[in-house]
Amino acid sequence: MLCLSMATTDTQRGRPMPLAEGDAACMRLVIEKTRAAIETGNWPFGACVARAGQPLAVAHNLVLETLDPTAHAEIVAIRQACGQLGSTDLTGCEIYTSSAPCPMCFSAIYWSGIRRIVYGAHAADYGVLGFEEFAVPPEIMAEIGGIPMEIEAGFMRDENRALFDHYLSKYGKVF
Ligand code: AZG
Ligand code: ZN
Repeated sequence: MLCLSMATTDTQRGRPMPLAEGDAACMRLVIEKTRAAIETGNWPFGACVARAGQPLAVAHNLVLETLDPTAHAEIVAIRQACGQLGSTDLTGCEIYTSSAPCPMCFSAIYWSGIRRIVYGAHAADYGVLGFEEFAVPPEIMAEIGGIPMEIEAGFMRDENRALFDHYLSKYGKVF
């Protein structure tokens, strides 16, 4: 079963819906962390794993810093949250991410037991940076896989998109 709900800021598809203040607070942490990534020359992606609205781990992309192509923000945040809990099971947690998770991250989210994703920018939004994204939308992955994942798409999308403009004005395109 696919549970799909739209964020209030996803004006493209309408259907306004009230979201918990905890969601906005966690996404603000993600945005701050993504700004920190930009300041330190990392790629502009951030993520937060939270439980009942309480953040457990906030991380940014570390691909360049650690020379690890798998070090996407979501993967780094999941690893940190598992370390915090001393468990590989993040059932009951949610993940907030500045951009739509790629297939690698979606799989990691699934295997961690997380069943709620809140994301800001769509994959098409970071095309401006020159990434050739492996852009299968998480909604489609959940549908094809028959995974009961609750997905809030385009949450605070404008604020998240603005981070790409900031990166662009500071460094230019990545590729
Ligand atoms: C990315 N997409 C997301 N969502 N997160 C990252 O860390 C990424 N790195 N490259 N594309
Ligand atoms: Zn990813």
